[in-house]
Amino acid sequence: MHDDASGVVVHGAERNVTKTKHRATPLFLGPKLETYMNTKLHKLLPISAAALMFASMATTATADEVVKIGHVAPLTGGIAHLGKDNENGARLAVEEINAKGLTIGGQKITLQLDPQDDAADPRTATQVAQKLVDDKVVAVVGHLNSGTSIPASKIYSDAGIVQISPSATNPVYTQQGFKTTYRVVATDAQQGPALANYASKELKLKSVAIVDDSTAYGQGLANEFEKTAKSLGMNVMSHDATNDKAVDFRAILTKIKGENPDAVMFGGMDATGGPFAKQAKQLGLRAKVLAGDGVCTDQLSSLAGDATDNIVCSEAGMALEKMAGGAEFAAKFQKRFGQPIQIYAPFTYDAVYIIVDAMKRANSTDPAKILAAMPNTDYKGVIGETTFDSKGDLKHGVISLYDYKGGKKTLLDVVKM
Ligand code: ABU
Repeated sequence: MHDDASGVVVHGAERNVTKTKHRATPLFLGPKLETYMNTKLHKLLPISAAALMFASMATTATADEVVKIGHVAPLTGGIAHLGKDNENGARLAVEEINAKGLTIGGQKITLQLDPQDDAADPRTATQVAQKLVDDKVVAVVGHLNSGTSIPASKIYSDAGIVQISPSATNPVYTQQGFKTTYRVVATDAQQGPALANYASKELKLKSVAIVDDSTAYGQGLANEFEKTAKSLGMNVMSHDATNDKAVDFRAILTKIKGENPDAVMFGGMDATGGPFAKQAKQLGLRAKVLAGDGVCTDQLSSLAGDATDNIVCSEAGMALEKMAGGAEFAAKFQKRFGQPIQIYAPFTYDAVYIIVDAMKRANSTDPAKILAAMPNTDYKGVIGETTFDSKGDLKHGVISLYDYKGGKKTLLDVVKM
């Protein structure tokens, strides 16, 4: 139990219950004031005491239970803008739910976001996951990356805490046999083939060189793309590896220029994908640049410059333009945070609502009961209808394909899986 200077008591054993406690501070009034109090105010005291007692009872009766929901994403490093985008989506949901008022099992609830930074680093991810368990969060939205979501998932599983990743697309995440792992995006086993199909069948590209950033996400997506590209008869001329901190791709790109492919597929995030595409253009490569959701962001145009318009990329979910409440959500997000959505903010927003929906159906904020309610999720939110299969993946994944026109992300196609 932690009792801080403000008089707020957090009862660990009662799980995140925060109540106001009145301190019995002795009053030293001085002899004159004591006399005045005794002679002039004594008639008022019974009324004052009753009022105080009533106020105290009212405080106890209406004290909200504070329920923490964890959120984890990189808030530092090259993709901090994407981490903040995810966090802001979750924050918007928490603020809205608190403003509307939430009562579970007859108890008024105040949700509190517990935001953590994993810096997109697998080791840090396990440390912050343990911190969230120690903080007694009832569920977690995160992490952003596959390479962090996967190692963290064991910690949440051991603690029996639901984890919903809004953006991790590596299939392994939900293939580990944990009952606690969920995601609200499609997987790279769907995204890789959808991108390869579009490249081959719609763009009529015949040859491709592949580069990945050696992360669970970038490498996994590139491998899925490669399998399908080969099966469609595309000539996969090479597959090279870089890393997610790289800034200079000219050596790999110069080699690829010699191969003269129709396309270069990049498996990685926008922080590297943007400079990769920019340097490809500077070196005079004619190839189209293909990429997945890590690259398909609002920030890409400032990272890739005028090379942005040479990029075709995919998202592992419904396009914002096609979401029933997409425009309204985008306006709300812009108004609240003063910046546009990068990519997955609507998904973290819905993930918070999905957790609250599970609480409502369980009529409890107990993590074990939230977990038990998750398989029966059927939630209609901004991103569409969310239902899960037995592994915690979406029953109906969707891949959206985009290019950029004048630096503006423009929808090409939506593929239902
Ligand atoms: N899916 C895009 C970025 C997140 C990840 O899977 O690593």
